[in-house]
Amino acid sequence: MKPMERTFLMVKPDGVQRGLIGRIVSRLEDKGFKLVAGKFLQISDEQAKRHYAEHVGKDFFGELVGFITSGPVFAMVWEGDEIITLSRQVIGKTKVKEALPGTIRGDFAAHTPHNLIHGSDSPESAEREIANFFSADELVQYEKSISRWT
Ligand code: RTP
Ligand code: MG
Repeated sequence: MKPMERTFLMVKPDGVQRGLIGRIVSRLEDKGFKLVAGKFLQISDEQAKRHYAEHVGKDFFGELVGFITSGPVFAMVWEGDEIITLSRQVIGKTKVKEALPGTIRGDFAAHTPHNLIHGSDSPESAEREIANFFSADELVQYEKSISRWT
C-alpha cells in the first residue's frame, strides 16, 4: 500500500496576529485531512531562509524572510491522499485577487504577501520543509478512524 502523502502547512504571522489559527485549522479538519504534528513557535532567520530556499535570489526574498520571522507561526504536518494538491486548493491562490471565495485566502486575506498560510508545493518541498521544523519523533502515528469514510 502506498504511504499516505504528507504536507507542511503553516499559519503565518498575519494569521496568528489576526486570531485565525482556529478557523484555519477547522477548514483543514473539515476537509478530512489528518493532523500529524503541530508546533507554535517563533522561527529563526536561518530556519526562515531554509524554508524559502526556492525563492533565494528573487527580489522579494528579504521581504519574505522578514515577514515570516515578524512574529510567531503555527507549523503543522497534515496527511491525506493527494494532500499537497488538495490543501493548496483549500488554501487558494497566492495573489489575493486570484484567491476565490471559499478558500482560506479568498475568504480572509486582502493583501498579497500577507496570505495567512503556507502550503508545500511538491513532495520534495514537503519533505524538506517538514524536516526544517519537526524531528521524526514529533510526527505522531495514530489511526484516524473516520478516514475510512472520507
Ligand atoms: P506559500 O509558499 O506561502 O504557500 O505560497 P505560494 O506557494 O502560493 O506562493 P510562492 O510562489 O511559493 O510564494 C511564497 C510567498 O511569497 C510571497 N510572495 N510575494 N511580492 C511578491 O510578488 C510575492 N510573490 C509571492 C507570498 O506571501 C507567497 O505566499
Ligand atoms: Mg510556495
